[in-house]
Amino acid sequence: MKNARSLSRRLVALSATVLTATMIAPVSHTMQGQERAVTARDAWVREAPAGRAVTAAFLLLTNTGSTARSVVSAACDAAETTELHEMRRTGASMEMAPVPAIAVAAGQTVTLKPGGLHLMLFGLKHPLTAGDTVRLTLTLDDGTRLSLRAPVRAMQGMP
Ligand SMILES: [Cu+2]
Repeated sequence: MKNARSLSRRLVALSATVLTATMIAPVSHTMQGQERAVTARDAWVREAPAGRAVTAAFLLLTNTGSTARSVVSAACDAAETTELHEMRRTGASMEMAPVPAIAVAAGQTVTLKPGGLHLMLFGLKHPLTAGDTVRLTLTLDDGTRLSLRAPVRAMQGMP
């Protein structure tokens, strides 16, 4: 609450500056109105024993708003780099590849799961054991950030 209040105070100050400087409408109202349209839940991360520097995270994204949104980047406090990935069929095998964004259409839920879309965590800072939790942060195309805790779970099949 305290953070939200100081953020809105800063936005008001910023808006005033923008209005004074250029006489254009502030954009902060639009962003605030859409802030909770996309939610993330049921996140989990595959365990990574010592010596393994890469793992994946999975979650559900739901867009209850009327505007299509997308996740454009992600971060994890336990990893140096986090990428948005999908699984693609190449001939007889499946391969994963980075994607620039994960779209969540209005009114839809997108599932990141083993064998499909996922967050790829590179450069793990420490081993991840079942029962640990990590923090994931997702950034949407409108600048909104979603932060959530993700428990570490034992390995279940391949990505
Ligand atoms: Cu991947």
